[in-house]
Amino acid sequence: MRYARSVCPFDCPDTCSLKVKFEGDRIVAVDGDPDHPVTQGAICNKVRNIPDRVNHPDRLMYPMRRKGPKGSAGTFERISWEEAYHEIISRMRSAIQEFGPEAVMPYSFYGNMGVLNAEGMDRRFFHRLGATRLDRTICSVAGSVGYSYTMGAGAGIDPEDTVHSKLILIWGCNLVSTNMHQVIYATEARKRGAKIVHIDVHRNRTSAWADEFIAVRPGTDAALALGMMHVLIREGLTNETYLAEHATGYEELAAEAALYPPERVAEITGVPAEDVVRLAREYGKTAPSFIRIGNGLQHHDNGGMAVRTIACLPALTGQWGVKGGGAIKGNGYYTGLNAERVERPDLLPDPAVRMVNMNQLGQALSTLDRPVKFMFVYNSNPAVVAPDQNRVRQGLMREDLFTVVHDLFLTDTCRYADIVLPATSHFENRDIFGSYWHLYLQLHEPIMAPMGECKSNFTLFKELGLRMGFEPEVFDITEEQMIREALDNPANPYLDGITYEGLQEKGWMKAGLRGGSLFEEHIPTPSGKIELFSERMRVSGLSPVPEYTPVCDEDNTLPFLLVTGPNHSFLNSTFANQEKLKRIEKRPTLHMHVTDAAALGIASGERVRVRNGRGVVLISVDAAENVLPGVLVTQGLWWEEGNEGVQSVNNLTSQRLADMGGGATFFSTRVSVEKI
Ligand SMILES: Nc1nc2c(c(=O)[nH]1)N[C@H]1C(S)=C(S)[C@@H](COP(=O)(O)OP(=O)(O)OC[C@H]3O[C@@H](n4cnc5c(=O)[nH]c(N)nc54)[C@H](O)[C@@H]3O)O[C@H]1N2
Ligand SMILES: Nc1nc2c(c(=O)[nH]1)N[C@H]1C(S)=C(S)[C@@H](COP(=O)(O)OP(=O)(O)OC[C@H]3O[C@@H](n4cnc5c(=O)[nH]c(N)nc54)[C@H](O)[C@@H]3O)O[C@H]1N2
Ligand code: SF4
Ligand SMILES: [Mo]
Repeated sequence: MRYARSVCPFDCPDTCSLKVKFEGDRIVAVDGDPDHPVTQGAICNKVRNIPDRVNHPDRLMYPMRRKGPKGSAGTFERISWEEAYHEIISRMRSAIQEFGPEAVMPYSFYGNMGVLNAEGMDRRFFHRLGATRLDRTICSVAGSVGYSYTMGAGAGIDPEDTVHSKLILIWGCNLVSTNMHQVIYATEARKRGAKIVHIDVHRNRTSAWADEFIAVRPGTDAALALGMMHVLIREGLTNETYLAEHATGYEELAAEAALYPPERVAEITGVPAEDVVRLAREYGKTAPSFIRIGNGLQHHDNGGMAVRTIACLPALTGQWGVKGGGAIKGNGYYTGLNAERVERPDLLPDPAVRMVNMNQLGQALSTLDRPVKFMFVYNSNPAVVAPDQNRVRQGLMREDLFTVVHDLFLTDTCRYADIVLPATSHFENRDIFGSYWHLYLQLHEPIMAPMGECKSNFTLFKELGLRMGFEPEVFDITEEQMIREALDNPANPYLDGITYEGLQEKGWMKAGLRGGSLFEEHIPTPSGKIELFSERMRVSGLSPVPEYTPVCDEDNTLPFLLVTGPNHSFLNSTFANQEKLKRIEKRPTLHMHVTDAAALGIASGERVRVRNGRGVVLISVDAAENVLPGVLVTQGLWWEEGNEGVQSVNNLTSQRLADMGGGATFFSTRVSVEKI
């Protein structure tokens, strides 16, 4: 028996430090590292079950070639890596010869958050090739762009300071499922007298833990925030000194907020006027107050503006600079590595190479004048997670499209692959991990040998590059060399003093933030102030002051707004092939208000047909008062493979883009519901 240190590689803000127990060569248990200042020995149940993932009997162990029709299960034959490389390179070369390098497209996201394996050697390879670039917009870009319009950067306060907060607003964030260490800090704050308010469209695990739940209609958060501002201004609860010194555009904002009296806000949001007033008063009178801005509220048509608007609140009451006051939308800024040196965009033969928005994969595979002929999928499962699934799967079915998928498992996407390649788990790799919430960088040394014939993304793209005859000085490097290049980032002063050796010795090192946030030193907007009025937004054709606009699905006549969020036991579609975790989640469920269910004659447990112009999903109803009337919620990105009768909820979601950054609009989905 032995223990080794590791890092959780999943797309989760907590980026936990792990303590891994081995018996012989086999991982038998995983726990949180008690020494890590944020992890504090605690991890989620998903990752506690990670031994079942690493040792899963279904893990891909060697490359395979399709021998049956696309989309069918179990029709692959084993081939060697040499054969796989040979076929990939000859197919890639012939696509490039005939149609140019843009006929090749990567499709990836953050199935593994390690910098080298998520955005390292792969980026070099596709840049050098001149392949179509992928705009990686599926997660949080709309909100990030919106937040940056107000604050200038993707940074907030150090979450370790939130134990000092006295009022905590959890806004569009399912904290108990998706950011458990913020729960630990907020619970400590509560012991010291803080109140926790959850603002969401769904009364879920987080609402049960919070002190108060405020139910809003989907996509109406900007109106709620403007209503709070209306009350703060009307009742003199703003911090005029702070605003005069650190913000710009207060008068313009106040003029807009004047249009949002609580009664109007109640009509838009579904939050009673007296609750809007009470929430605003609490926010105006409590310091330090902290807002955790989640991803949920920005997966909407108006998601960028919603986050931009909420991000104005801490300035109004002067919370930045009060220890434990302010907000966190994301904190990736503090541990930002040298992306230019790692990804080498300078290798692009033509900087004007086209870019495809990953939210529009369905369109990209079917309507481009110069079609994609070769798609390389890794770190992602687009046949489940991408919107407008029927279009995506139609595209993947194209006989003239050659698809390679690199993964640990035969996912739904692999069913459409021509070649499937086996990926190592992160336990088998050397890599470096930042976090988009806490402030620690962590080095990861391999703690076991690669299983079977698995290769890491780093090794795969390195070997492909070398076989393509690309420059050895760019491709023939070690993981350690790339980590050193990543750490060498003069543009990020918070990395001062963080070295490879230091990370090796300690495992983790904290970004050198003095004070509670970046904004105490410097506000990186064009004006150097928090921009309540944004000239940049005006120039981009957006309203320069916060405003509320309704969400707008193609078919606004359909009666329900459907929110299709992630669930507690899976991580996006990862873990959705583990029996124990599936048993906990039971089956996909549609949460519906009792009055809606009664009007349609539907009882809890009955199956319904949810439908719109894009697709149909059959699902069981849970009728209760967990959502407002007119709102539906499902949780979990289930695989269709291995789950008889389950259809991907993304059959219903749209490729329509959000107001900012080309973000996804997963949660602005209009549908009708029929009893079966
Ligand atoms: N257990 C678990 N953890 C995860 C993940 C997972 O799949 N499972 N996924 C990871 C990833 S990639 C991400 S991006 C994060 C996401 O984690 P979060 O930031 O928590 O985002 P979501 O869970 O998508 O949505 C958060 C909440 O927003 C609510 N919501 C939806 N629309 C609105 C709205 O218009 N207004 C308001 N106020 N609320 C709304 C949803 O009901 C949900 O409870 O979690 C990460 N962690
Ligand atoms: N309806 C709806 N759709 C959504 C969302 C939603 O809330 N609702 N959430 C959206 C969000 S926020 C996100 S971030 C996306 C996430 O979408 P994805 O990034 O596709 O996330 P996963 O479903 O976790 O799939 C990651 C895949 O990468 C594989 N993988 C893990 N490690 C490695 C590795 O080292 N190498 C390789 N090659 N593969 C690896 C895993 O086995 C898994 O199959 O989904 C989006 N889709
Ligand atoms: S998924 Fe999140 S909470 Fe769970 S172990 Fe990983 S980083 Fe920690
Ligand atoms: Mo995400």
